[in-house]
Amino acid sequence: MIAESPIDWTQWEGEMLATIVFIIKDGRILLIEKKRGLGAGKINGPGGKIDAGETALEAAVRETQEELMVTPHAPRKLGELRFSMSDCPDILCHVYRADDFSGTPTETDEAVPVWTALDEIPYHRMWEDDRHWLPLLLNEQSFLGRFVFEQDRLQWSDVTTGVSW
Ligand code: 6U4
Repeated sequence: MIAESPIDWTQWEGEMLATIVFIIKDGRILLIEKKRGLGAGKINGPGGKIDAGETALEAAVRETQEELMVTPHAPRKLGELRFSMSDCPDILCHVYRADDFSGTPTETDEAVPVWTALDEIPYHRMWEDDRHWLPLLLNEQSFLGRFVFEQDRLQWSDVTTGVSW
């Protein structure tokens, strides 16, 4: 990783707006193995693009329903992620945590549900940035993460905590 940011963040704008949701209950976190789209094959939380006319919170709930057939209860925003990527549009991603849900996690065309013990999160199968901020979310801390990727490889990162959203 390089020390100095290769991009000027004051000029950065999210071209694609997205969400990720983590449901954490009874000492486990509900992850997905993503079957298609950006990050196919990787483990992540359910989520995806915010549609026109939709709030980030609405998109977070809808994407979780579409991908896993469950509805997160009272998701709260803990983080924001800003990605500068060499091979796709810049992504602004809102990160939510929920402590309960209704429905049964079910495999869909988009994702396989993966319940995981909190001390067994498979960071080696996730995006490289996740290890920099997911522990904060587990710890109920708010955060802003900024990341520069060159293809799949993380080049630069910065995470600040104690942000109010
Ligand atoms: P739609 O069309 O919205 O159903 P979908 O495949 O759900 O498409 P996608 O792949 O376009 O969504 O959205 C990207 C998803 O990947 C979002 O949930 C954000 C997430 N994502 C992208 N880069 C990430 C990264 N570096 N680290 C991470 N999640 C990332 O943890």
